[in-house]
Amino acid sequence: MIKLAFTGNPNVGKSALINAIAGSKLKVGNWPGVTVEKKEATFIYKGEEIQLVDLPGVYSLSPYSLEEKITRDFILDENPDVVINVVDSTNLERNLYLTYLIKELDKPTVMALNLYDEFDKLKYKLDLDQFENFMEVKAVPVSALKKTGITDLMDKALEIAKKKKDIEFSLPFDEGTTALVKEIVKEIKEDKSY
Ligand SMILES: Nc1nc2c(ncn2[C@@H]2O[C@H](COP(=O)(O)OP(=O)(O)OP(=O)(O)O)[C@@H](O)[C@H]2O)c(=O)[nH]1
Ligand SMILES: [Mg+2]
Repeated sequence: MIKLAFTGNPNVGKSALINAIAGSKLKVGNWPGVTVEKKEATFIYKGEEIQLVDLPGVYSLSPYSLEEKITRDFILDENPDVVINVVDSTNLERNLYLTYLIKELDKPTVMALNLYDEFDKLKYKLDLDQFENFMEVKAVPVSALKKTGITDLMDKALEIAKKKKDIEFSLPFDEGTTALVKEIVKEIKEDKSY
């Protein structure tokens, strides 16, 4: 199962985006012990079981507000494979503070540049390569309203999730053990009697 956590400022279209991706598969509940609405969806995409989790809209990740605590705890403790950082592309600057805070948590992240239909309407331009290099994050223009860029976003998220799982799989031991395993592999390779 690949778990994708949708995080972003309030009103940037996180729920709209999840709706556009998962449609009727969305389930609404509450976070344990609190009355903040929790939406999640599980479905199969390109042969993979995917879970989307809609986190509360936040501006920061301090432990003092309930929404921020839920978001922070989820990213740190529930081990999402990829954090989808949804931003309002017409209001990038205001959104990037949270992006930096998410990056600090050191989780694989893809940025969804949402409201790109509005961005285009306003005749704004963005050099995506330069932006990605500058932010050190992959970014995909999307519109939850027009349902554009959705496949690109999901493909990018899956690619990053799979890469992460490969890394996890190839580094299951501590440094000393990994060095020992390498030695043994080397010995076996050099031993012609095998
Ligand atoms: N034009 C346009 N409007 C959008 C897009 N995505 C969302 N919206 C609108 O933006 C508003 C907010 O969308 P939501 O999905 O509720 O935003 P949210 O991030 O879930 O908000 P919170 O849950 O309150 O944090 C709604 O009126 C949506 O219809 C988009 O891509 N383009
Ligand atoms: Mg919402």
